[in-house]
Formats: sequence, C-alpha cells, structure tokens
Amino acid sequence: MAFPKKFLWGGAIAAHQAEGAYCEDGKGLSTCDVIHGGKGRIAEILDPKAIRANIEKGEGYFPEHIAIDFYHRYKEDIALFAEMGFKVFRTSISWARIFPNGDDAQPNEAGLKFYDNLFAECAKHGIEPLVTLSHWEMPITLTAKYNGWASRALIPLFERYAATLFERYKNSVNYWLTFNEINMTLHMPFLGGGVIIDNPADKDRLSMQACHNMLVASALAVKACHKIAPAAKIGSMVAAACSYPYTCKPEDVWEQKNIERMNYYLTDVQARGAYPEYAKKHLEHKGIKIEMDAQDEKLFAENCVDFVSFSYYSSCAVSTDPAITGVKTSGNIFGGIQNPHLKSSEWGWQIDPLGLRITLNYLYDRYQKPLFIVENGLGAKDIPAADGIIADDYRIDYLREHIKAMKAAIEEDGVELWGYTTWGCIDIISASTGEMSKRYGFIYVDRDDSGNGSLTRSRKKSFAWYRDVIATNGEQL
Ligand code: BGP
Repeated sequence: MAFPKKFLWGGAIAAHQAEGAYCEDGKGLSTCDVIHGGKGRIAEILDPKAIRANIEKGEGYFPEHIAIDFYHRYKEDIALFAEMGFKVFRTSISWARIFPNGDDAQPNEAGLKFYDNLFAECAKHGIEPLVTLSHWEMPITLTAKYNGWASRALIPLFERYAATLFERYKNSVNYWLTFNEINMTLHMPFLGGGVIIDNPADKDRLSMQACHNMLVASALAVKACHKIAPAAKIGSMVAAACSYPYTCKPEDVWEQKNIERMNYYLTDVQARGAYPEYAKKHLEHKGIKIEMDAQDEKLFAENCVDFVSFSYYSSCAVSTDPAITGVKTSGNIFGGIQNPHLKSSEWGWQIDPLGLRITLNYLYDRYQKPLFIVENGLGAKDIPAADGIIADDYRIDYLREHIKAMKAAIEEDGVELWGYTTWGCIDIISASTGEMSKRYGFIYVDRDDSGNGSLTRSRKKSFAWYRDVIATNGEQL
C-alpha cells in the first residue's frame, strides 16, 4: 500500500474566498474586500490608483463580500466534507476578524468565537483543521497606515495575532501554515502583502523588503507556536512553479535554474534557516539593500518550519530565445512559455501530473523535510445537465493522474508526504479572476460571476469518486 495509514486526505479553501460576511460581527475591511472580479483583476491588483479608488469609494461588485457565505453555512459544508471522509480541512483565519484594524488593543471576541465553532464542527466529524495564519488578506488599515508588509511595523502586530491564535486554538488545531504562497508577494505585492507600489521602479526593492519582513514574522510565528502549542506542527507554504528548460541549450537550462532558485529562496530561509548565497548575490547585483535587524539572521537559524507545504497546479517552460518567449501560458499567475507536450485548462494552466512527482522529489531533495500538498486541482466551467447532475469527469481525470504521481513519489522515490488537500473542495471565488465560474469543487455552489444564485450546494460526480479514493486510501482511483 503506497499511502501511509495516517495519510491526511482532504480539501482546502481560504477565508476570503469562501466566508463572505465581510463586515459582520466586528470584522474590519480586508485587502481582498476592495478588489473587483473579472478578467482585469490582476491588472487592478497591480494598479495603485485603482486600488486606492476602491478603498476610498468602494463602488461596484466585490465578490469576496458574500463569497459562498461559508460564514453562515459552514456546518452544512463540513458535513459534506465529512461525507467524503475528509481527514483534514485546510482553511485560513481572516486577520481582520480577529484584529479588525490589525493594531487594535484587544482581539475581537466574536471573530475568535467563529473559529472556535468552526474547529468544534471539524472535531465533531473527526476532521483535522490545517490553518493558514495569513492567506492573501489583511486588515486594509495596515495598508493605509504602513503600506502593508513593506513596513517592519507589521512584525509585532502579526506576532501578537499569531500568538493570540495559538493560545486560543492550541487544543483544536494541530497543523499551521504561516503565509500562503509567500513567493507570490514578489509578483503580487498587494495581494500577498498589502503593499501598494506607486513607482514601478521600486517593485523589486519593496516586494523583497516585504518578503523579508514576512520571513521575520513567519519565524516569530514558528517560535511562538513551538512554545505555546508544542505538539502542533507549523509549516511554510510556497507556490511551486515547476518549470522546464524549453531546449537543452545550456542558456535555457541556466535561465530555468535561476528562475527556480528565485522561486525558492524564501522557502530556503524558512526551511533551512538562512538566506542562500545566490539570493544575497542577486540582491547585491540589483543594488537592493534589504533593511534587516541584527537579530533577524539568528531568528531564522533558530526557527525553521517543521514541514514544507506547497501548491501545485501546472508547469511551464523557460527559454532565452525571443522567438519562443512570445508564446506565453498563464499558469498560476507567473505563467511562462507554453510547453507543446502538454494540454491546458480553460484558463491556460498547463496540465502536468508528472510535474507533481518532479516537484515532490525536488522539494524533498532540497529540504529533506516532510511535505504537504495543500493545493492542487482543476479550475473548470461546470455546466449542470438538464437533470442538474454535473458530470465533471475532466476533474476526476486531472485529480486521478496527480494522485498517481503522488503515489509514485511515495512508493518508488521514498518522498515523505503527510497529506493532500485539493484546492477549492467546494466551489469558491477564484483568487486570480474573482470569478465563481472558475470552479474546483466536488460540491457545486449555485452562484454566478455577478453574485446571482441561491448559494445552494449540490454534489458533483467527483464527490462520490473522491469519497471512494479516501475510503480506499488511494487504492481505488
Ligand atoms: C493559489 C492561491 C489560492 C487559489 C489558487 C487557485 O495561488 O493560494 O488562493 O485561489 O491559487 O487560483 P485561482 O483561484 O486563481 O484559480
């Protein structure tokens, strides 16, 4: 049998993409509450004027305000997860529910209570929560006052937020992640770190500074977790961008290597405890001087994560040839060159199950720590048939092939993998487009891209399929 007996099968969502109730029970406004949906979402996130206008005026439809109303419907949803046999459920905590402005004197009791109830509901069904402290959202006040993670002022605020959560949930949460896809802050500083960049020439410096500050906060969270909840495990989380040299030309190979290294330097700090030499040189060559405290390096060295988690959806190719670099694929925000050997999803994300096995091996070789796949799945348009049934065989095929790749990595390569949470186990708002129609779930939610629909939940064909996968511990695919 390939999968260990205690393998954690489950699914994942994030607070802002599911909860809604954006200003209920004392919650403050979050960064994600001021982003519109639609194809222009990424451009809006990168446009300082648009973001400022949204913060000031707040006009138009903001999909996260109601999302799928998980805040009021979590009992029904968790019961459905339990019906599939979930062992683990990954979600995040909304910082603005706990500290509405980020720097409030006291936490918001109603916000804490919501997560008490949520975790109690998980416990009732024997489901282990896996909780991200910060998944692409933070109190908007922290952007307004400090320009988000660009400032070190956020470090003690985050430390207190994290400690508050560990104290409160030390008996109900055994698995924590610090920042979701920390490397994405380099590409999307507002989404990942609440940072607005007015001068594009400042992007590298500010985003790398923001990441440094987040690394310090992440190490402090690891320290606090080990002290307050010593039995719990806390991990890092990176968007694993599997890439291949487009050709065997040494220049292409070298280019791919460099892109890959810059993708993992933040995880290197979290998992190995120090900035790698190549990253220091990169900063030096770019003329970027990161502001650091004398204590930062010691803190990194002493507070490494217990495991490394990652998201994996697709792979891309890398080339130095301008004739080839024209053919882009979208991928998980950073994109790359289209690989002619692979098929793409409707959103242009290239489907590559073997890339998952390659990634698992690569990360295990690099960090020699247990791994956790905390996001994987296929975003697709699901069209209910006349009888209401959604026969999402394309999703089943995608997941089956990826699970086979995991199996091979465990059985044949000896990778230590703790668990697998498919992304968007119930349909939620897409992070990159704000659409509802980009669906990942086993559970269909009746809601469209403009916010119409009854929010009723129904089981797709993949629901019964995943239930059987879990019941047989990955034997029946
Ligand atoms: C990851 C994020 C998630 C998520 C997922 C799928 O990058 O951590 O929040 O949404 O990608 O992306 P999308 O929703 O854009 O399809």
